[in-house]
Amino acid sequence: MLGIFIRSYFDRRGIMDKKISVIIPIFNTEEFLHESIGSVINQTYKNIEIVIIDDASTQSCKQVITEMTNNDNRIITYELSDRRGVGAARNLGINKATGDYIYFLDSDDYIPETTLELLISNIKESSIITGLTKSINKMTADDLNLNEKETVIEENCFDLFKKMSALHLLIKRDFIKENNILFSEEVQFFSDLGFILPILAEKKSIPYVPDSIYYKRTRNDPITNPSLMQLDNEKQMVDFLNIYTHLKNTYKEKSYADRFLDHLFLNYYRRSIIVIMNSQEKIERYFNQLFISTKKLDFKNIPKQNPIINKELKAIKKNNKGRFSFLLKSHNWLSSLKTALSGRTKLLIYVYQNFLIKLPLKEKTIVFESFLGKNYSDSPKNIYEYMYKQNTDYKYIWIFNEKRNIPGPAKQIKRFSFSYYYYLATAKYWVSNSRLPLHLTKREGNVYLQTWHGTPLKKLVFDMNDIHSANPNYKLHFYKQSRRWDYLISANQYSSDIFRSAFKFEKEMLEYGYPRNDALHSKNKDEISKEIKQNLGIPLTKKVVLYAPTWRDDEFYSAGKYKFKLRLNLKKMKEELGDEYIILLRMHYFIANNIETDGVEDFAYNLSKYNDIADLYLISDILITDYSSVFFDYANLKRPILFYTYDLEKYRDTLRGFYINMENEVPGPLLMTSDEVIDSIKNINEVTEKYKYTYDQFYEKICGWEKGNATEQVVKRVFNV
Ligand code: C2G
Repeated sequence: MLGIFIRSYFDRRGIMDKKISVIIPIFNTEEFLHESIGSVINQTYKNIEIVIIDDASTQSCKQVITEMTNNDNRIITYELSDRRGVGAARNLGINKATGDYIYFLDSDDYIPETTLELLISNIKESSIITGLTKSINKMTADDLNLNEKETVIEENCFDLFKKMSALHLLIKRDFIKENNILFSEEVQFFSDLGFILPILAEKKSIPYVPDSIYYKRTRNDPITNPSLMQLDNEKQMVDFLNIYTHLKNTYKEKSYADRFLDHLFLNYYRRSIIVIMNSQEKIERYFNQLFISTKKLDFKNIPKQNPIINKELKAIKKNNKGRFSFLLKSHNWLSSLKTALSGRTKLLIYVYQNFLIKLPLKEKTIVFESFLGKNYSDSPKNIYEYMYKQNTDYKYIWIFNEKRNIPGPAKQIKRFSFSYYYYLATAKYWVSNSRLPLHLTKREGNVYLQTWHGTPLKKLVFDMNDIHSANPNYKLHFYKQSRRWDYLISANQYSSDIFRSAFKFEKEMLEYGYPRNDALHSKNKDEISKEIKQNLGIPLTKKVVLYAPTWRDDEFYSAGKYKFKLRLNLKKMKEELGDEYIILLRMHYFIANNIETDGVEDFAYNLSKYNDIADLYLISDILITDYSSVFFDYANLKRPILFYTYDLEKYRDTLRGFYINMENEVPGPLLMTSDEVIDSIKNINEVTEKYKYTYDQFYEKICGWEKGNATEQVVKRVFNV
């Protein structure tokens, strides 16, 4: 509706006859092209040509480009045989463009459908106009909604170009030609500066339409598929210094542009150079380059600056490397001290990194943690119990959030307390089933045994396309955290293959089965089970159903605190099954809300806080789960499994994706309603019979390595006990 209105308005004003050339350089961004090129194709302003410069992308990317561009004759693609970089690609685009106006889009970004209309309808006599750029890490339907307002303000170029980007400028092609505006080709980074400076030399302000939006994607996988600015920061610095020096020479007579460059330099120095030059070695390597650039700096252009930085810049200008080095080190030391003093945890981290990891290494100390200190469980528990029962001379430390009643000689420490940092800094061994915080620098001599916490069904880390969870830095952080692992336990070949790709793990995989599953193969399962039931006060006369679902990435209160809505009709279950069964409710350890059992207390037992789910496997006769890895472990018992997958499509297609085909590879039925669950329990013998063949195949693939002695083998390999 709005599109039609704007179009007829254009027609009246004769704007529609102006053609816009949208230039899109592409280098291996196939997963984003449907969104980026698609967003241009769908623009409500139709008089456009799309100039694609394929900067020597891979075949798979070329294929997507062809698919995307085949049916639209407004698109022209130029292929470069060797990679020339974004600056050269855009220059080629300018050269080939035939439009009255030029617009640049990066191939991983996208624009709402009215973006170009809003720009061109407001450009009037100006030769250049821009709008608002927003950062975003994934596209949602809302991002593409039409804007209803159309305001224009004059914005000063100093502020507009602070981010050093030529994106989202609509600019007359004649203006580019007359002023000989080109991107810098000799640098890989900051090539936009060469384009921006001639504009700044001519203009102090340009019209700005805040309702015309450009979405700039923050890539969530800087390891496998980094954007340009996620690449090597030392190379970025060298490029910055080169281009700064070159442009200072070119624009010294243009005071506005000259002042802009010095401001950029100061900001870049504060934000990046100080961080990059964090060692004597780097100072030695880059000082001369820094000196050559800083010689060009005019202090009059940056009058009000921090006195510490002022002194450093003066030392560089005087070519006094020794003084600069002294000043920079004191500066960095002072800033880290300032950070340290800003809070208790920050202080402890500072003490850990600067002092504790320099204390002597305790060769015979092992620190254990399971599920982020939430309970005493999983493979770390089995490894610990096996070791202390062998009477070894190791000292054992367990990390918990709250004090626990646990067997054996272990010392308990509170997560994130001083002792936590002290023991993690000095213990030779770390044993954990999940990730440890990034700030725990791994010291020389440390051995980290990562037990992991499940055979994967849901796609993990680098096998996931997009991240729908609370933290957009997930992949980068995971990568850094997992570089510290020395050993990783895998329970089956299927997991080993996945861990190599999903975690990019290249060190030693321990392939003996899961220590946590040893108990499931124990000869006296029945006695152990009876004892557990008695301890829990569960009737010995009834059969037990265990419901253990996983968490949903998109349902959370805040990072790490997830919600779960119970979709089982407990009242009806009790009515229909209560004579024969009771049900144990076991929520995932991320779930923060309480599950209501009012009115069914003698049928439904909430054991979400219970230490170790392995005990619950042992005492149950049937498992109900969804996409949780619990079924891989439970299969060791060869007991019936039901899958209550009421949100299968959303979970599989939108949130995660799976490694196996749930429809025909899992050892039990996929059930969509609470009634179907009740029905399957009533007819459990038939269900078992029906799934026998699939179950046997599954058992072979997943449980084949498990012999009940994984703990012993892991301990022998890592601790030599
Ligand atoms: N778990 C539990 N109770 C639940 C769900 C899980 O005690 N209701 C425990 C089980 O030991 C399970 C582990 O937490 O194996 C991991 O849970 P998943 O539901 O599989 O989810 P997630 O923590 O995302 O781990 O490779 C495995 C994946 O990393 C999945």
